[in-house]
Parts: sequence; C-alpha cells; structure tokens
Amino acid sequence: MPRLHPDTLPQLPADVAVPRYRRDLLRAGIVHLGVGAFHRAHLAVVNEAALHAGDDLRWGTVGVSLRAADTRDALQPQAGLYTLALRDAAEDGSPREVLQVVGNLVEVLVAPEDPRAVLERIAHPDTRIVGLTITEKGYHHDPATGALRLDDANIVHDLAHPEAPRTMPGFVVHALALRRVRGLAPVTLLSCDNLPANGDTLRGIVLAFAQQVDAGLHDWIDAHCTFPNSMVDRIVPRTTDEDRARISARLGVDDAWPVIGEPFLEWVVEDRFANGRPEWTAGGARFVSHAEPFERLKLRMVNGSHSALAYLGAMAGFRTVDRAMAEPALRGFVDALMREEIAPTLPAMEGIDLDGYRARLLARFSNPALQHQTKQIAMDGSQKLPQRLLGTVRDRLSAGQSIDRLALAVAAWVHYLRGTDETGAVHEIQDPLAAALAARLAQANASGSVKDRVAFFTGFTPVFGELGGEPRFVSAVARHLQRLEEAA
Ligand code: CS2
Repeated sequence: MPRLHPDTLPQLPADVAVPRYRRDLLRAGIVHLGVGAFHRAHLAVVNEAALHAGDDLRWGTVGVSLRAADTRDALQPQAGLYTLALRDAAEDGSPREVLQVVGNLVEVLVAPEDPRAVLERIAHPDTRIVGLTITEKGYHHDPATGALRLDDANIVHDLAHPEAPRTMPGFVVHALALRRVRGLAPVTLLSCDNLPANGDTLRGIVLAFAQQVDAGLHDWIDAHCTFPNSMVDRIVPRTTDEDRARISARLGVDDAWPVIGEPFLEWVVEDRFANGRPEWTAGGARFVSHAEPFERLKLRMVNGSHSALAYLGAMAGFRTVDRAMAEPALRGFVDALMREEIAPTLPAMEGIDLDGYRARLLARFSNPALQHQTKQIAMDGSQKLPQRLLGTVRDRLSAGQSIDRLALAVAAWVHYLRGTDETGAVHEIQDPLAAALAARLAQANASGSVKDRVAFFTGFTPVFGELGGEPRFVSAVARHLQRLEEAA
C-alpha cells in the first residue's frame, strides 16, 4: 500500500476530510512540546479548523518529542500528515468512525537527538506560541505544591548545560534567553496539561528555573511572556496496531501514526497572548478571562472520576473504561461520587449545568468504540491524585462534609500500588515516583493495622501534603482499603 503523503491525498475516499489550505506556504508560528496523541487529536485539530476558516498561514506547528523518536520516524515519510479517527457507537451499538487527515504539523524534532535544533526553533523569529502537552511529570515539580524541584537530577543537569537541556524547563528558559539576547519578541507559553491553574503553575516553574540562570532573564520573562491557563478535554486512548490497520484499510493508503479520539472536545483558554494567536474559536475553543473555574470543574469531574474508575476497574480485572462502566456497581459509584461529593465543591458557573455535565460524562466514559485502557489512566498516580481527588477532599473536610466516596477512590490507588489485581494478574507501577512509593508502601506494611499503614503511607507529603495528618481522611481511606483487601 502507498504511504499517506501529500501526493497520495487525491486518492483518499471522498468522506475523508483533508487539508484545504496552502500547506506549502505554512510558517511555523507554534512550537509544541510533547507531540503525542493528545496534542494531535486536540490542539492540532482546533488549529487545523482555524487554518481552514481563515487565510492566516503563520500558524503551522513544529512538534517536539522530548524523549522518543517514534513520532518523527513515522511522520517524516508522511510529510507530517496523519489521520484523526473520531469514534463512537451508532444507535445499534456498532462502532462509527469519522476520518480527517490533519496537515498543520510541518516538522517533528526529537530533543535528545538534537537539543540545539529545539532551542533554535523556540528562538526562531516566526515562533509566537510555545504549547505544551508533556503530561504532569514533564513539569519536574512537587505535585502537592506545584513548585519546581531544584533537586531533581535532570533540572540540575539543565541548569549546568544551557546548550543541551533535557527537560521542558531547561528548553524553555534557555531558548527564551536566546530570544532575549537576540532582541526577538516574547512568546506565549501555553500549558495544556491536566494541572491545576496550569498556566500559573508553568509560570512559577519557568520563573524559578530562570531565577537560577540569570535574574535579568527572570525579569524579562516575567514582564513580557504570558502563561494563559487553559482547560482541555477530549478522551484520547493510545492508538493500537488494530487501529492502524483498520484506518489504513479505509484510507487505501498506509498511515503509520493515526490518532483516535471521541467526538467530544472542549478547550477553554485565557485570552492573554504575548505575540498573537490563531482564531481557534473556529475549531471550538472558547476564550475567557479566567479559565481556573473551568479547569477545576474538568479536573475534578472528568479526571477525578476517571482515575477512580481506572483504579477500581483495573483492580477488578476490567481492561477498558467502557467495560468498567458496564458494571452497575461501578457506574453507580462514579455517578454518586460526582453528584454527591465532587459537584457540590464547584462554584456555580454561567452556562454550566452540572447534572447535564455529569450525564454527558457517564455517556462519554461508556463509549465502547474507544477501548480506553484502565491501565493507561492508572499510570502516574502520584502526579495526578492531588488535583484530581485530594483538592476535593480538602474542600469537603474543611466544610465538615463527608468524603466517603473520594476516600474509596484514594484507597483504590493505594490498593493498585500493590501490583496485582483481584484476579491475581500482575501489573507494573508506572510512575515517576514508583521507587519512593514502593519503599513507602513496604515500610507502611510493616506497621500493623490498616489504619497505621494508611497513616504512614499518606504521610508521603509530595502527594498528600498535610492530609496524612488528618484523622478523618486516614480513617476513611483505611476503612475502604480494608474492604478492598478483604474482597481481593
Ligand atoms: C485521563 C485523561 O489518562 C488520564 O489520566 O484521565 O487523559 C483524560 O482522558 C483526559 O484528560 C480527558 O480530557
């Protein structure tokens, strides 16, 4: 089969959407760090709609992979083209799939191969926005406080090697230093990761790193660059070989690197751009002055219940989220978790009907065409729990309210960390703090009663902050952990 490529676009079936703007004239106004499936199924698609809606060709994207070369290797022979497959189920339950070839990714750089090229690209006069979807762990921060970890070995490395950094803060700050000395315009740093106040968090991290490099640089960034907060939402499961084969067969050409997503998409962004932006409203983005309430809503409702489902589901032996949702007890649990414990912590927001939001979410989680793996969501729990579940726990405790269901979700994570599910199958704990968590758990397990174990384990402050010292939290988690362990 021929490869997906600008030359083979005319052969595609008529029901596959393709780029309709002058790709050959695209400039790269955006550098995107973390060019994974989420970016390619969300931001890049909204950006594609903006290119279709207007004729502003300044907004092509150069993607950067901070680790692996696989995306570049797959997309280079396709001149950056790839397919987005939006999947859900038809009335009769059969999978339905709409295909679109996306064209605004003009190049992919692999940071470890050529760090200099990444620095130069961010420092390029055409670059106006640096976007980020590098997942929570890419920030090298303390998950409980959001502060940059200056003792992190890679951060120490990057402070000493301005010409060859490895981390996001290293690339961003050293490249901004180049822009500054060259007298270039500032850029917008746009975090689209699932962190609370993601723009503010990014700003704190970038400024903390810059302060170590040069106080003048710190002040320049502070005065000229912007860090809008943004809320992003679309479920994007990992692409499988089966997806690749099915999509290539439908296209009639081989796409080595398609992405899968649900039809639903939301993007709420603060309209604070230092050096212009595309008209992303054309692709469904909403510009607001304060995105923080939308982020909180999304992190607590979508991601909080997603993590709860992932840990409980994975431990019960359910491979996918829709399979877990088909279990009445689990569906009833996440429904009640959202309705009774999460939604009441959210402020009233204009245009948001929380009952409708919850109902739609239950339907999204039940989408059988996504095959979203519970283990994919279960990874990196230490980086996710604080903003997904623990902030809600804190708010409810300080209002004297019950945290029964939230505590079950937290207990499910602790239970998951033992590394075997209830059917006896072994799973690997993928987490940047895996070694520290394992050590903590082993020490906790030597402490005797479940309550003592939970008290010791939740004393791990990088995740729990001060919560481990809160008796109501410890006893609620311990009660559930005991039940989970007895059931297993
Ligand atoms: C998921 C998210 O993998 C995870 O942890 O909870 O990626 C989730 O699918 C997205 O945030 C939905 O917008």
